[in-house]
Amino acid sequence: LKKVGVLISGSGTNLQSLIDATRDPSQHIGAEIVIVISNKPNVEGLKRAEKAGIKTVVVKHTDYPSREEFDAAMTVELIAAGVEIVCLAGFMRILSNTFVNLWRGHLINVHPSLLPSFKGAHAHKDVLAAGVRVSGCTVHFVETDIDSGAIIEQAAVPVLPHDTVESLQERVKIAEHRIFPLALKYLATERIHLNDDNSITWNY
Ligand code: 3YE
Repeated sequence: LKKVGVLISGSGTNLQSLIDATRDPSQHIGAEIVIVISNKPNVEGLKRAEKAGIKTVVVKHTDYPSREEFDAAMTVELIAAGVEIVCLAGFMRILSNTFVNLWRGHLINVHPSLLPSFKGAHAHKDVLAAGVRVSGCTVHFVETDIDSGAIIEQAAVPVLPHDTVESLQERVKIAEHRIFPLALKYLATERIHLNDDNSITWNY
């Protein structure tokens, strides 16, 4: 089993989907979560990890003078835990070039839109403002350029006439909870490989 570290900042619903999937033998994810790191203390996601018996660490970005040093502190924890794959699950920090290059090809994120449309931290609001009738979610490799890495998996979700950010988010999250473990499975079982030119080689 590949050792996975999950970075979070909040409620950890995507973390929960990764915990549940990796512990379900019938899903053959080929990975186990060995550490959960939060940049914020006392968040619900830490409680989910503790409940599952997974090691938790709080690395507060406010305790470090620079983004590089905050990222380095996370890397120390990830390497100490033997991590081979890093999943961003509602982690709300931009990662430094050093961190991204160190973990490149082993670092994935879930974003709540059909990339490359609606990048950024307010995807659902932007989707509703644009009036599009389809949205969704994307699992992608993390590159230095935010929300721009190679796409591993996507799912489409309808936007309904009376949707609010909350109602759309709830519908999209159901899809996130399905495709994030699937993308992790592709990576952990070496069905995908990220090439230097940012393309993905699919082995099957
Ligand atoms: N970093 C790189 N590339 C990526 N982080 C995430 C994806 C991704 C990445 O593809 N290099 C919003 C972050 C957006 C933001 O501006 N955050 C602030 C702090 C805000 C806060 O603490 O609440 C910041 O300075 O980082 C994960 C998703 C990032 C979401």
